[in-house]
Amino acid sequence: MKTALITGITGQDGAYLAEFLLKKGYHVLGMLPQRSSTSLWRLDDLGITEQIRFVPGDVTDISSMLKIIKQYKPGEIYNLAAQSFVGSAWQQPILTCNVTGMGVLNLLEAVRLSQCDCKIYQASSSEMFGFVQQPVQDERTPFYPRSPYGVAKLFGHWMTVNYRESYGFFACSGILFNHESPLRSLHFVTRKVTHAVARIVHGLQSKVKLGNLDASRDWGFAGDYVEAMWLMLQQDKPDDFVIATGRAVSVRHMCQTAFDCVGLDYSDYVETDPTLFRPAEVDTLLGDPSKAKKILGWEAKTSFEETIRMMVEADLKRVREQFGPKKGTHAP
Ligand code: NDP
Ligand code: GDR
Repeated sequence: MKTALITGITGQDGAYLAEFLLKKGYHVLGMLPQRSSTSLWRLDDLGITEQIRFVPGDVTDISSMLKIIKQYKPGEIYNLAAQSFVGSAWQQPILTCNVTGMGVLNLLEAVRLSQCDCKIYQASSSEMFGFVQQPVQDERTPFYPRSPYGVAKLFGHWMTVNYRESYGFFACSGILFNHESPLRSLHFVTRKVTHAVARIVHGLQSKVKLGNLDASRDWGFAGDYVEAMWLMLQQDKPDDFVIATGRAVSVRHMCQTAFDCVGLDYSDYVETDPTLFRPAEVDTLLGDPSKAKKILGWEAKTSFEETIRMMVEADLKRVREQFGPKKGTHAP
């Protein structure tokens, strides 16, 4: 039986990837930072918590990773751990760089020092393109990060490439564009909006305040993207891949799509709040996933509209269950 170690298992992608690997028959090890606040709600939601072996560790603590790798000798390691909210990266730039940047180097060094013969997936990001140098970004597009998060991811990306080229590591960097799902954290704009739609329908809030509505992103579905991570590690040689849908949509259009799902006009509910604008914005990101299609045979299956609808429906259900008529409050 193959063993895979996932860092960041409690996050959106960690949950979908764990589910995917379990279905493939893997023994899944989930690295769990020992904090009082750790929540397994996503894994519980997918009904897979009991099938995962949790091991204590933190990407900022190389000794914990060395211990895990030596003890379990995983064949594949998926490094998803990060402080992944771009908006927080200006408030906590050092923490962001320690976790999202140095965390990658800690993992690579733990693998090198333990002489573990394993394949590594590094969760890189389209945020590395930042102030885009080409209208459509692919694996050859020059990077220009625009946030401490983007800079930290770029450090992790180049370390991954360097360990591959210096030590012959089977290490891949997946340059993933935004991907969303009902398991997305409320920090991110899609889920903030779909959650607000559900609460507005149930009379629990009247408006949603957002920052820049003119930014656009290439939004896919997380459940599709975890397959691409796995496919990268099943190839004969390690490489880097852009994973995207090839279509960009503005935040404004995303709001319209989400409110349309419940027959409401977004412009009656969405307000802009200058405090939610970022010190430096990434205006538009649009990926070209042709290399992934050609070499991995991967392409996005779920449309943007399907993803948003899925999220709105999941949030409506959650709000109904939490505040529905049984509890005597706010029937729709
Ligand atoms: P999430 O923010 O949902 O998950 C991040 C995970 O990292 C959580 O499990 C978190 O644990 C964990 N974590 C945070 N700090 C540490 C630490 N010091 N040691 C170990 N684990 C830690 O992110 P996603 O699932 O959305 O993304 C997965 C990865 O892919 C991230 O690296 C992200 O930067 C990257 N990425 C994501 C994209 C997206 O659109 N989703 C696009 C491109 C890249 P806890 O919850 O306990 O804090
Ligand atoms: P992003 O995702 O920064 O692209 O990073 P996010 O959903 O946070 O922002 C997308 C765009 O929406 C604009 N925006 C707002 N964003 C948030 N969060 N909240 C708001 O109220 C709001 N109003 C407007 C933002 O300015 C931005 O332009 C995500 C993360 O998953 C990263 O970890 C990942 O690397 C990248 O995607 C690819």
